[in-house]
Amino acid sequence: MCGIIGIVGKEDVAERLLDGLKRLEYRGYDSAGIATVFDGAIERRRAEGKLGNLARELRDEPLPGTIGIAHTRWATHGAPTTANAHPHATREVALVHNGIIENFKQLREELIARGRHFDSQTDTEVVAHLVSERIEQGASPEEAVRDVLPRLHGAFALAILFRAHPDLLIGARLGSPLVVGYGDGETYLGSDALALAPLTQKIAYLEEGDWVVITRTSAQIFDRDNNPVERPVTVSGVSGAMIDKGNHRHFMAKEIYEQPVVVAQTLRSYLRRMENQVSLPDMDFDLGQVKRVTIVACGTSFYAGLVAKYWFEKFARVPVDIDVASEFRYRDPVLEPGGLALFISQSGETADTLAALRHAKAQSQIIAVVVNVPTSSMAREADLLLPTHAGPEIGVASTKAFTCQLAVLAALAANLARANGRLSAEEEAEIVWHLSEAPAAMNQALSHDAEIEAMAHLVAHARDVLYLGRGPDYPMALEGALKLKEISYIHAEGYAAGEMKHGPIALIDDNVPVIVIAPSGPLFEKTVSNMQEVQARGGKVVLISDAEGIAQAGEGCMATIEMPKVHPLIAPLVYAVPVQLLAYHVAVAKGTDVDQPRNLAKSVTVE
Ligand code: HGA
Repeated sequence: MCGIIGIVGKEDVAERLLDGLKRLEYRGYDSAGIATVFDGAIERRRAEGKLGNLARELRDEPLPGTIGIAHTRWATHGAPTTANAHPHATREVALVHNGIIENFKQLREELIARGRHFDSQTDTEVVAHLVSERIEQGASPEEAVRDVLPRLHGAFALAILFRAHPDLLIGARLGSPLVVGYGDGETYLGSDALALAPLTQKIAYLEEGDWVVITRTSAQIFDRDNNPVERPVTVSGVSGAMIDKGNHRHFMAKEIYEQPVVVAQTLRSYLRRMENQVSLPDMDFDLGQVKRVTIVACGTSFYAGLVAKYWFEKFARVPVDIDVASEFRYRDPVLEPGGLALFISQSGETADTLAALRHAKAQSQIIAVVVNVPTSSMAREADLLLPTHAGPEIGVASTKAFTCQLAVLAALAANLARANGRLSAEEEAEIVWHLSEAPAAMNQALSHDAEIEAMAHLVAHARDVLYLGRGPDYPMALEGALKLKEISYIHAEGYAAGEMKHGPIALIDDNVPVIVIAPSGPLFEKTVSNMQEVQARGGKVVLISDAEGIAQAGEGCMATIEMPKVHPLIAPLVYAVPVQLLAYHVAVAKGTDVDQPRNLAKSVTVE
């Protein structure tokens, strides 16, 4: 959330900053802004709403200057207005910020008492004033930043520009990500390597508490104790080409369609098909000694974790605790030394999950992470990195990252089971075979796209929708409801099918579509009984099942969506597809902004 980019350049920077913001817009689209230094003064252009508004501003009033900073905002403090848009500035400094300054109220009061005037309601503006105050007192930029950083509580990635020093930028990070990019006679700051991809591939990742002074030709990094430090420069490998939608109308559609390929790509690094074995990257602990697994994640990643709980317990017979990261951190969980704590996050930067990871690490847990960005903070802090190979996910509603997470988690479940002596070679071969079948089955699921599109109107008019599932299909019900909420703004809830009669069935009338996720198999009849309880009360059901399930229970349903018959292990990967497509087509039918739904943003780097 919130994207930052800064350039100390040879030529004018505004166009390139805008291009960088385009790559970061998925992180926030409440407002955007750019500041440069030109002719001895700080110049700014800012605009409320999507980036197109800022682009128009810049067309009307171009911004010269060879040094600049830029920001795309997901508001935490203060409404999404132009006045609250970053960069925030005084006469002397301008800065952009990703994170939350938790003690901003106290700092603001202090600054107001000293006669400073505020132009915004943001937490961020206090930092501009604190740095500016020190500069006005005669401090150098380095001294000013060094003095101010310890006063800030909370989380920040900052890029700071100084009116009187048109040759340097200062960056700092604590909690939120920030990278340094090394160019040819230019130096950059960015929230991630993707933002800098067209400018450079040479990237250094700042560590927690680091701050950095960059000029056109140098980057001097200091740690939290202000000691000069070196951070390794890596080649990011992220493509400079603008990520595009291909033939699709939305990134989300493209990403749904990419799933068979990226899941296959992900599985390739976890399956040894010739040997009929699942395999994980090398680790320096014994998986067979793990007595308890604690899974922590947020949102869609949490639902992937919930599916994994079923798998780990069923196959490996290891007890699993699971919690959303924002709860886990603050409930003082009991963590026995030697337990495996597993964190799942697309970006690897999710603030709550990262903080939970650090908490678990401090409690002597072995840290494993499933992330889509192998250079992310979580990846760098893990004992065991289990990457997904989904490629950049731009649609705010997660799709391909989710199914790739499931693929990795299935492989981890099998590894855990083998390490525990719970999986014979034949059973392992069977798992490898079923997982290898998943991409083709997902392709088959995609072939029902047109039918799902044609039935979207059945759901699009609803105010409330319920999703039901049992066993590993229960998290899929939760995920289905979340997808629908996120992009179509229809209120939806996922329930364990058996829970209906304990309350939610009171909601049933003929205006509440009920989506039932029920592959034929051991739990099918139980789920169908719950479905019939709904139908008996006038509920309108959409049944997602295979041909056998639909033949058995499809009669009387408002609609059915037929999936290929698959092994229960891969059902969540396959059934994710219709659930995503349904949400997508409902949102398109309603005319909402599918890729940038209101109030949301990707890569949730604030608490
Ligand atoms: N707190 C700042 C920055 C918000 C942010 O980083 N969001 O992800 C603001 O509200 O402008």
